[in-house]
Amino acid sequence: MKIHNTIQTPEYKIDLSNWGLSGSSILVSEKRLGQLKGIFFDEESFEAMDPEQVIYRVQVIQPVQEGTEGGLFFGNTTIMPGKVGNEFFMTRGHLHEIGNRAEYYWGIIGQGVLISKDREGKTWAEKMFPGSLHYIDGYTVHRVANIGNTPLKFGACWPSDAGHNYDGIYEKGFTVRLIEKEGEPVIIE
Ligand code: S6P
Ligand code: ZN
Repeated sequence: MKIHNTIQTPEYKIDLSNWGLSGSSILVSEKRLGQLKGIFFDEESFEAMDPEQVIYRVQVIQPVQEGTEGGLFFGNTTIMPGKVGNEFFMTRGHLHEIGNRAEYYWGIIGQGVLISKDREGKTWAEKMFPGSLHYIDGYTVHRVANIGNTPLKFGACWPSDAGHNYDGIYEKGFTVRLIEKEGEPVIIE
């Protein structure tokens, strides 16, 4: 609540040791393996794993309603370490519903890779580590994989009207995958 001419305590706080968020309206969600059917290549390994296993958790501050033009959302995602077959645990990945909306990601804890795909179908990847900063342009599919043995946490800030389109990535598929080969993360087509 804003009280005229007073010095107030801010509504939200970040624990700078781990970027955990606290405040009045933090949305928390989690994705379990069973909700990620179809995104990992090795379906046999997928079926053999516990569908209740949590793959990632998300915290989001939404100071304005989703869809509001001009607002900003702020959050973080923690991806557990692990693999389905030889493919690293990762987020579903999405495009923004309003295609031209961009986003920032930054690494907080752990080791990861941000995988991107632009409108022309060009794919590339960037290393994520504590302190890495990533500008994700509009019209770019983005997904993050945890390539380490510990949880990977990254921050995100994006426009409140960006929205999420999860279908787009399935239409033509995310043409690259991040797998472990001889102990190293590699990108394969
Ligand atoms: C939102 C932002 C993140 C992701 C989160 C989960 O624009 O990029 O908060 O929603 O990392 O990923 P996904 O692909 O399942 O939404
Ligand atoms: Zn996004």
